[in-house]
Amino acid sequence: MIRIEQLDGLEVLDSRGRPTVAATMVVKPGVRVSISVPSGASIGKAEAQELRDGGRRFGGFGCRAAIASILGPISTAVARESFENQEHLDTRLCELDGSPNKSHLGANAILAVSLAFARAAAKVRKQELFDYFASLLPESRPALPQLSVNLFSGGKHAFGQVSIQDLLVVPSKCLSIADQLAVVYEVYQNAAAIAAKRYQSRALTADEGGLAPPFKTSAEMFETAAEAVEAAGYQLGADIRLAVDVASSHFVQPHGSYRLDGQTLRPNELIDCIAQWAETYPLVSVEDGLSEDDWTHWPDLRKRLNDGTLTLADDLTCTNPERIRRAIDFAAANALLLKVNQIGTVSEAKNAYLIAREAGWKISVSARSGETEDDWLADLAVGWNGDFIKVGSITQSERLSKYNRLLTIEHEFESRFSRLQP
Ligand code: 2PG
Ligand code: MG
Repeated sequence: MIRIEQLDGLEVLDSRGRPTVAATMVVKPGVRVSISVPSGASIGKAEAQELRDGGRRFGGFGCRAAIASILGPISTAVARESFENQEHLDTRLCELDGSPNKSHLGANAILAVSLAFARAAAKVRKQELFDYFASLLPESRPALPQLSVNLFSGGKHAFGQVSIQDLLVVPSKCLSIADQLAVVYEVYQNAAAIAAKRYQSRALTADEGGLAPPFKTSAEMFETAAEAVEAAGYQLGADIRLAVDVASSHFVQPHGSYRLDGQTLRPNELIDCIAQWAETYPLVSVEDGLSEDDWTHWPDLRKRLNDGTLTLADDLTCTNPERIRRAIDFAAANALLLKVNQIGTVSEAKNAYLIAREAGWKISVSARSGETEDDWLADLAVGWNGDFIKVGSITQSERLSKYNRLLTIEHEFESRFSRLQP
């Protein structure tokens, strides 16, 4: 049993300068913890709803209403109450909200309280946060994830200079986290140098810290990434693979075709285009290759990519157990992008995770484009044995706090997480 003594909420700023929610929880015996929650830009329609104030203040993005949820109804319901476990608290929070998408109290308010409880419970039990997250699963097998690191950004994260949102590099999983980061650094530096020479573009960064030179097409983005890998002295395929977040929900047209880099493509033509990327480059995963409503064509894409390249669902599934079940039934994907704030509580995210795992899916634990310096995501990825973690690039402290936490876990728990060298 954990008794929540006090709960407080505070509006803080995320990496885009927008407000987000932080919560502080005091639990018996005098343990005090704080946590903050992230927020997306390329938001799926089925995501749990954040509560935003609207109006002029912060362009409508203010979170005072969400803070009022924490200080008002949530505190009234949970402060000076005892909870058996995470599930007990999260169920109480969902009941209290009562809406299907947390629009009443706000998913941002609810998640902050759910996560604060997780951090407090770990502290009470004198556990590392990753061990606490692991203990929520029926089988606990914490492990360090493989990094998938943003190199180039487009779409909603970079003023749409090309349609696709994210091109990522994925170093070999045989390497330690420290060595994976060193490899990524070299590729990043070479990519920045190529961008400077070819596009006279300074290494200005997009929302997730990635580079965003003025590529004319997505194909050019792929070619330049491959060139940067080679210029860094690595072999594409053997040493480093690529991954892409097409984020196509953001360039689908009302009639179901796609507007990619100025061209209109029917779904089958977009699948052809993606399949060609996967034939040309060693692609670990294609995320949101089709839009969140295009249930008809997702199975075609999955078939076309085969098992060599994962069909990774983000906006399609929104970490939502029902949508994940549907995607499993449709054979629409074989990997889940897990974002806790898409569903709104730790326990519901755990259910989403378990359903996907049961179907044999791979899991990529993901940050959002609007992040804070909080590092709980690294613990979640380790605790839940994520196959991948997606945090953004290797610049900007809200990204680095997660990488640095992974480095710390690797260092402090070396004997538990040692990796076989190639
Ligand atoms: C995504 C995420 C993270 P956002 O689409 O996968 O890259 O973006 O947080 O803006 O939804
Ligand atoms: Mg995505």
